[in-house]
Amino acid sequence: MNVLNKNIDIAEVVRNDIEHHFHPFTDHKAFHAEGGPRVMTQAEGVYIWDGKGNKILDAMSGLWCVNVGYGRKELAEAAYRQMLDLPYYNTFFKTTTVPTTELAAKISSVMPDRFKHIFFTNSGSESNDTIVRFVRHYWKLKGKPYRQHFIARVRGYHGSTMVAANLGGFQGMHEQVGTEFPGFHHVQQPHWFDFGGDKTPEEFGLEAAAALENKILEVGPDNVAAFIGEPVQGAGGVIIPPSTYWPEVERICRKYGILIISDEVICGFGRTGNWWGFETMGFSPDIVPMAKGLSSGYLPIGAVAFADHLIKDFFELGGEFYHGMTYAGHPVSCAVALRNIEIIQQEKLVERARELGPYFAAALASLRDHPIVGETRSVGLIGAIEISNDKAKRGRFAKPGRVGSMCRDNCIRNGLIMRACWDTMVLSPPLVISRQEIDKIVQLARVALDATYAEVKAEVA
Ligand code: PXG
Repeated sequence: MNVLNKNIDIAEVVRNDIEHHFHPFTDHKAFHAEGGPRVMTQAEGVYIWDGKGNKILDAMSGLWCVNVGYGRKELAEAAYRQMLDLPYYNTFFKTTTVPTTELAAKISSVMPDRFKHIFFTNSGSESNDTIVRFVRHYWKLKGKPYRQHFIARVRGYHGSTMVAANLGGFQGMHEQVGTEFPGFHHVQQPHWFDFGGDKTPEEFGLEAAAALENKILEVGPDNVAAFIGEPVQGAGGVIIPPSTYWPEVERICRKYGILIISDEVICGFGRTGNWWGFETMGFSPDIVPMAKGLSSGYLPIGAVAFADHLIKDFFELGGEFYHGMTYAGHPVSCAVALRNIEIIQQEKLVERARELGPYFAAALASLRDHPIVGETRSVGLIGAIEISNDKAKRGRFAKPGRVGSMCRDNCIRNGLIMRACWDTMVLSPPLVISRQEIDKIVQLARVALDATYAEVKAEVA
């Protein structure tokens, strides 16, 4: 693949970007000081190319989403055909479209039997907003209007709209939201590396779950509407809970009649080696938000699956649900998502993620001998490398995120995209990745870790 054939004036793109494009999640002062964006122009399989012709192995699937890999003609064709047939129609006021309905049935078919009803949105954030709207209304309909509080985890990520940012546990986001909305609470995340101390991971998993019960008792069990968590926290640093955690969380929520929301925006569609992260982690949610892997990022779409017991009450109790977005169930996004799920099924990508899981884990573990690697962990094809200044004590470098950013920059310079969540390097490669490409990730990661070590050697214990 040769980007130079495309006749793109990259300098012009950079100029325009600096002058006209206001970027999300960006420190704008630093961005301009560093000379603007890297322009991505093409992609194929697990590789992307930038405007300078650099070939980069994308170990992050874009932003945790391109599960079927780049360059899928089938998805482009599905969009093209649907645009000619019916580019848009809404799903309000008792109408639907063919791909919207087919996709709802398809999603339901890859979920446990109790999930038969799917509500469509355009993103993970909108999915979580929808859930807060639904759940609060649901409890009112059920005659329990006091059940309005949500409990989530510190550094859980649930999106960036006002409600989703409140639901998430990112302090920086809370500060910028201004006044925090009432009714959102955050508890300890099950992150053994940073908080486990001398406990075994299993003991610590129970302790982290107990933090939820304490919070429930503090808020008042009857006031709590739902608990939300990602089966494996993604943007928080690929936090894979100890095996004791989720079963105990489930037991506690059931004890107090609290709904369980499994945020599958990252974990869904095969990432952890099963269709859903809750299957891998062993619990049974009532509500499941999804996005990203639903269309492998080829078009924006999100969805929420609701368990039958909620839907039954909701339908029987009646009244209009005053909620929906113009593009909810967009026929083109749905046609692409449908084809995407068919690809996942035809190519057995969920099974592939499961089979490759141990290989990926062993490949990452080969980095544990590195002087600044404190831990590696993974499940299916999502993993993390903890950067540490003191391996024996699971120590951290001063100024959280500083060394992680250095490592990320060294990765990109070397042709690898690996994201830094503070000082945790995270990976979430396309599910189509090969064993050789996994080896390549580790080889490039080691070069980046070496370069980073050379810069911070004096601070290592
Ligand atoms: N839930 C989870 C678990 C997510 O990871 C969302 C909800 C929100 O989805 P939308 O489609 O509204 O972005 C996400 C999104 C990062 C990063 O830096 C991660 C996400 C979004 C932006 C940045 O890792 N995840």
